Amino acid sequence: MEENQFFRDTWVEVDLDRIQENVRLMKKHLTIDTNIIAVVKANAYGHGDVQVAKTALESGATNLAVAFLDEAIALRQQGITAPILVLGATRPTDITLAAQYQIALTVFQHEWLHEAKKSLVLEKQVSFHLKLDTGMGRLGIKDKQGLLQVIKEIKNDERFILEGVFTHFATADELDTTYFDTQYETFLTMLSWLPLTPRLIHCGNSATGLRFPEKVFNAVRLGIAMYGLSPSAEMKSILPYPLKEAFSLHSRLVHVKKLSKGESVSYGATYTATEDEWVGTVPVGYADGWIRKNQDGEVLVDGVRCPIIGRVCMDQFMVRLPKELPLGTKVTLIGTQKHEMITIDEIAKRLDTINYEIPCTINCRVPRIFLKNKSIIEVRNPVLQLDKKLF
Ligand code: PMH
Repeated sequence: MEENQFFRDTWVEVDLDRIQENVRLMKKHLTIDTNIIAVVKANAYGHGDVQVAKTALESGATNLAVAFLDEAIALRQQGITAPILVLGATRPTDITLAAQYQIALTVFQHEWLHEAKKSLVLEKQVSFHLKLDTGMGRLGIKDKQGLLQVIKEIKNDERFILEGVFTHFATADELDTTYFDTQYETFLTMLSWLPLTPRLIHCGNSATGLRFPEKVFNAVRLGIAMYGLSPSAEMKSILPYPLKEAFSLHSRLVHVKKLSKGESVSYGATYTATEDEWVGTVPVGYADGWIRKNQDGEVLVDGVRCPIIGRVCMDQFMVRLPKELPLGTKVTLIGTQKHEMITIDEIAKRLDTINYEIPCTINCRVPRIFLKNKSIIEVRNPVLQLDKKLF
């Protein structure tokens, strides 16, 4: 591994062994003929798209899914050859590009197909999955007529390969299954309208796979549980196996100083020392996705929880230290130090949001370090062009 691929004292660690373990455990939990589609959209929920994709494929996943065509092409450009499905909407005019890169698209209305047919050059073939809206109200065909129109559009057109059919649940992570059950029944009814059976039929996200492995047909779209996070707070008590959080965020004290009683900290001077105290500056800020609302939180320094004081700035924040600590002392914003752990769920609670949002929000300004067998196997720092010589 090349040294010095980033020069700031802040980084994310992604433990690929944990991702591997999470995929393996899901694979074991599912029935033998159920495929895993690893959901690696949004840079694998902030974890690193290609590294997670490779790990998932090595661990039992057979397919990948992303949100946009750009994300799928990026994976192809990085050497991923496994089947990739774009879950979101793609412009009909980009269908030839999808065909060229062998990327499967989601078809969610027959008008889309009609337009796409006009754009697809003659000799190209494209695979697609038909999206049915059973109650999510986002993308998908809702009625029999629309569904049969799609079938009519692809009939006698060998360029279009119907590889899959799917739906998405709105409440699979809620303990009350009333709405889920209705969606499931609707899916069954809509499947019965199809005059043919595509190779892949899938309805389950992580929550569905974890709770109802017998109900997912022959594939699960595995996202949040692959990253070691519970799909919801209420599901934590019913997880069938322990999930292993793969993402942690670290920095270092770059400045340590003594504040005298009555002196203040950061913009607005909102924090004032009530006695003489030690303060450390940490080079992480809201421009990294460590948003200002974190100002009421804690971080780990030297294995101890320390409060963030004053406002979080664009690139830095300050922390109250129990004592004078050396420059360079590691600060853990998410993750473990000694016997203390700050989980992604803790941050999500602090910020009044869901765990999904936290790693997604820590943006590419923060370099990612990828660990396998406790060793660094790769470093990603999109801020710097690594192919250019620095000195
Ligand atoms: N399938 C689709 C269509 C999705 O949108 C998602 C996640 C998944 C599968 C994976 O779900 P999981 O991470 O719960 O396993 N999509 C989103 C979303 O749009 N907002 O939050 C999660």
